[in-house]
Amino acid sequence: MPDRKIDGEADKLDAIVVGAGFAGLYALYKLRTKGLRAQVLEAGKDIGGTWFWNRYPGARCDVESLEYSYSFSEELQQEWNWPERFAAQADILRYINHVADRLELRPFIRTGTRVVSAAFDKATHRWTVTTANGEVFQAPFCIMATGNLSLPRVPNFPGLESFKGRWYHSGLWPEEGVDFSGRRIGVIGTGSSGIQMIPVIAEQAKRLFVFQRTANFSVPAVNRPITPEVDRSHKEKYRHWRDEAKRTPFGIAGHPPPTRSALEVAPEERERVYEQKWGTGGNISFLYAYNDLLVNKDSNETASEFVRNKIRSIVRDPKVAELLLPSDHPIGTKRLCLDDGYFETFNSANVTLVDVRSDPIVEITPSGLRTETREFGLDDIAFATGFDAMTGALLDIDMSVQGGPRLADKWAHGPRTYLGLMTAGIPNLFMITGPGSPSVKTNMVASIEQHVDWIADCLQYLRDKKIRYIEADESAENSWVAHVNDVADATLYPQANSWYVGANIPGKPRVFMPYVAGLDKYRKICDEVAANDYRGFSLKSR
Ligand code: N01
Repeated sequence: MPDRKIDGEADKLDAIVVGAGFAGLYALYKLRTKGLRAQVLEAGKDIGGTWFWNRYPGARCDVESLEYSYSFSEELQQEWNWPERFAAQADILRYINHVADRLELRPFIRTGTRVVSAAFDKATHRWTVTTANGEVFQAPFCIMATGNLSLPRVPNFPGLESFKGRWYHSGLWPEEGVDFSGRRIGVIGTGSSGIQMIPVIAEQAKRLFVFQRTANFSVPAVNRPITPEVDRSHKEKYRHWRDEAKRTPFGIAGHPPPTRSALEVAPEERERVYEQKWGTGGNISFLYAYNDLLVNKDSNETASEFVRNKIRSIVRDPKVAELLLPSDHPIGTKRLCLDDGYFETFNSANVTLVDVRSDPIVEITPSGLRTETREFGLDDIAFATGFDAMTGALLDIDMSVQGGPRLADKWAHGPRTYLGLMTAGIPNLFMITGPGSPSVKTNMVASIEQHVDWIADCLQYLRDKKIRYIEADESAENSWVAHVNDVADATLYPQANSWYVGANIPGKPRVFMPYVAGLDKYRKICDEVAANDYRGFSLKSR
């Protein structure tokens, strides 16, 4: 039994916030401005969430910096200068630390504190949260700011423990960095993380073997420094851009909605538009070329084939090019990757693409890796094999209600939520960007702000009305889950074996998790629910 002790402040807390990334920090700030006492508990040894852990070479955001940042404070957005169009991990982490200092949040954040369980007592209306160190915190409300891509997954290859070299996961990268000079590296995985790290590692490594199971779509980032002129002109109208972002499905300004189908225009015109988007860079821009790329397979195929032709034209060896052509999913139905010279990397003499779809990895050996037909000598292995997305970090905490359900049991067949904010049967527990909300299909910072604002207003409402208990109704949850599925089924998204449906985790129930109707529409629904005295939630004063 761990040495349990009640923290001195525990009985005074209004809310416990789990996680100190973008979501946890804003939740802390917002609750404090409303006079609510909150304590943040963070597993990492410092703040930053995703941007603390994902330090792999080449890590950067695929949403433009001037958008992927907090909008709630005019001072913050005016005083911070982003060096590049797409910010590197180190710059985002620097920004997050600046925000924490600027808003004086650190005294209320306990780092190095991993939450292992959370239990709700219906008699006292309190959550008891226990950490891996054996500390116990109590509060009437608990807010999970645990992130959507925060539980890294290393595949269960036999022999990993025998490997004599060094190995890393993209989402648990060492703080001090890794020098790959003069070494033989194997990168496993070609999702966003792999596609970002491969060109950078290739520059250092003596040999780089890329183990690809599924070819992926990627478009150029066209990253560049933000000039003082761009910075100034954006900041002059920052409010305007933020307001515009709120009216968009992605929470990102500067992309006028397309009005035409890809099939309405002549092939030459389409080619010209795709070429222009390719040259401009960015995934939103590319997928926003036409209004039906994510709902009409024929339209989508025009964009998919454009990118395949680009790969054919970039990669010199036709056999390697052929292997790199994505064919198992429509473009955009998995996260469309952004790269900086990814396909070009395969023209380098020190880089070898290995198709582990036709020749699967069988085991890790002391000196490298073995597929069904070949053996590879490796000094280092970098796993870019993804995360148990959207539900992983929530289910990693043993959450239960006394005399009620455990979250893990309730979600055994997939997550069920009302608005992605709460789940029926588990009162006073909010999720920031939970499954069933737009979250990963948007600018995460915009979605986080929308959720935190809603939750903070809700807590204020409850306090004003002396209500101690809020819970999602089962019927509201059932309707919401059906709606989330209906919206997804009207798109091409479910056609991909993506982490959006949990396909990357063996045995995980196949459920489409994000809400893809758009953040603008979702915001209206949440506002209406609140305006109607939290329709679909049960509120009780005792
Ligand atoms: O993970 P992924 P990620 N044997 O799940 C392969 C965000 N992100 O970390 O497709 C061999 O996408 C797997 O193959 P397959 C972003 O939202 C954002 O790259 O399952 N291979 C796949 O190629 C992103 O979508 C940014 O066949 C195996 C890869 O590993 C999300 O994080 C940057 C395997 C996993 O790809 C996750 O991206 C980075 C096995 N047993 C991440 N198991 C930006 O903002 C898995 N794979 C730019």
